[in-house]
Amino acid sequence: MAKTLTYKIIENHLVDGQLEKGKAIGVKIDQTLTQDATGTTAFLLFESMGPSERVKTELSVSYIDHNMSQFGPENHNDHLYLQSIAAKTGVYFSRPGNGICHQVHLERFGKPGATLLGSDSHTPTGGGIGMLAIGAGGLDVAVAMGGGAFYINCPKVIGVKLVGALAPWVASKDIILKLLSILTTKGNVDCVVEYFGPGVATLSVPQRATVTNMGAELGVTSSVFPSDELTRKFLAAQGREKDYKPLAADEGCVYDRVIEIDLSNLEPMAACSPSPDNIKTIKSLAGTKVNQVIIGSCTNSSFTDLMMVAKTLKGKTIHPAVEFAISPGSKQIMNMLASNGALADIVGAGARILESGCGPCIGLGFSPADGIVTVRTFNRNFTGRTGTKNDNVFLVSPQVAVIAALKGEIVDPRESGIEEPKVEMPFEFTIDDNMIQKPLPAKEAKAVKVLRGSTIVVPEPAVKLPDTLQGKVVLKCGDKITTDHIMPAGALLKYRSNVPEYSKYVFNCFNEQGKPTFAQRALELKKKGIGGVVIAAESYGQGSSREHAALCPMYLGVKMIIAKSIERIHKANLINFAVLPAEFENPADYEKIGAGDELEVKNLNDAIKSADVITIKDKSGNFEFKGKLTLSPRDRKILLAGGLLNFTKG
Ligand code: MIC
Ligand code: SF4
Repeated sequence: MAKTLTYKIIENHLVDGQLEKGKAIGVKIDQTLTQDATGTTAFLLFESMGPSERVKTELSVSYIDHNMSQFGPENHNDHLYLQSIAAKTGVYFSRPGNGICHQVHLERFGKPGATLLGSDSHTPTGGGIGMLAIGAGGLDVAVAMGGGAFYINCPKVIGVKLVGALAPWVASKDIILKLLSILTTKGNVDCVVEYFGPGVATLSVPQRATVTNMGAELGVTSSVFPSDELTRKFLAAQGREKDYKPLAADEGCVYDRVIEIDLSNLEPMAACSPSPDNIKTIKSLAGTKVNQVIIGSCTNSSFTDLMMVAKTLKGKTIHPAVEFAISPGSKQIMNMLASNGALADIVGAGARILESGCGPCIGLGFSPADGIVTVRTFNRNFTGRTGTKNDNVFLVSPQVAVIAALKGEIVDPRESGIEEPKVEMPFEFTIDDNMIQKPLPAKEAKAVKVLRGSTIVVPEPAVKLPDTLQGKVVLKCGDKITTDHIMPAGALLKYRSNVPEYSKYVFNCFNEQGKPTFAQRALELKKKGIGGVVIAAESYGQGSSREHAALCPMYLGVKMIIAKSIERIHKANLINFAVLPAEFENPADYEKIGAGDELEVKNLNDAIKSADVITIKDKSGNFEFKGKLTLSPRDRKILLAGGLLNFTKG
């Protein structure tokens, strides 16, 4: 039978279960990646899993790219811990300054046809070279590093047929923005997006990687492109032609849904605040005054992106009202721009140059002034993610961004009077892995002393759920609560390795001055033996993979989330930390429950063992309602064991 590329890769890695849509399957993981903001917890949990000190994957890489601001000792303590534990456990270590994990992984490590699990939601960037690359919580990645399978629901495959070719000034970012306008960020759980059709051959690997990267915003499990002649050329230019293999779906394979996008008909677009699926055409936004433009992030900071920017800026000066910054995705890119003179053109035009890392994308610096428009080439614009409340963020291609920087307003680049410069993929990239520390041989690794700074606190283990859950609604929130709402990053990122401290900021955006915070209210209940409950509407937990959005509420005594729907990675993280994810059987019940209501669930353990619904009593409103448990048999076992760590230890 003709197969999709997704199913071919899964079949090659299937270690548990059958290829039956919707059923849980275990997939062997070839490679893992972690980044510092999720990596410390991942490695601390990896250490607490048992005596095996070496990773069992083909390749694992630990990157430092998120938390590099180093105000106070916390970040550097994390870096030193990660560097030493990498040496000890047999993991490659990409030092701060070497670049953003997804960009560097694509350049130096990714392999067509391999599986990659990363503790970062944008791990599907690897789909740009035909990997099945999936984002997950740190604990899942720790299990994979220990040789364990990764469990997903056997996915539906959405085929996106690309025809035609992009017109001048239209970018691959516009492909994913178009798809977000069709599929939105909701309702795509347990799907993989697979690209095919004649348009694929017109897109370079970096262009494909932009599409698979921002595919994360669809809430899908992954996104994947075929591996073809352009993939071979890219890998050869990275000195890695041996890693190439051609891969494509079989002729005549059947997708669960097919969406056709004619690249020739696309036009420049933007995702407007507050969500990556709030898509408008640039034409309709033309004339909007802009005060800040930033080009970077794992979505759009490739060599070709920045060469286009440099050539457009050459000999010009940015608009006086605009603050303009760029951050190249990797040291390789920074080096190449520096040595071919492009960096001089960018600096000459007035850009501020940021180091190769996440920076403003995760709210570290460059928070915009009140009330201004900031134009960014990033992938997320959830309210407040920039560090400014009520920010107004437009997510666009580098093409639209550079023109906005020159004009001081949003202008359709096709009507800017400027010609899009031609940029060729380099025949050879500059290869120098001097900022990647190779794993030490096992014998030498034994002597490595793991450095544990005082700000690194081993997370408290999860505990089993009680059989009768006496709970209270600590918070009732609405649709599309992202993990950035639950567990803010930015300046607070430095507490990632200290759960008790970081937990103080859970749901900080809902805290009101002079009133007890979410953390205080939840801890008060915990002391009384009452479980915290959060009520939410659609797409709860969308966005990042940060398991702190489950781990910190768990630490505060939250036992159950009841939502209209819960997103994949976050749901898995809740289960991993023994917080029960339930979904309203009747969404109308959401309206009936109030903040502060007392809830009760009896015989919870029996229900977790086998039931598909639980009965929840609202004692305050004196009514009952049903919560759906959509759990695989393995999820049930993990919950009963008191979380993935206890389950893995057996
Ligand atoms: C993000 O883009 O939101 C992050 C920061 O990269 C997160 C990971 C994290 O919170 O550490 C992600 O995408 O998973
Ligand atoms: Fe870093 Fe932003 Fe990419 Fe997340 S989305 S990995 S914060 S650059």
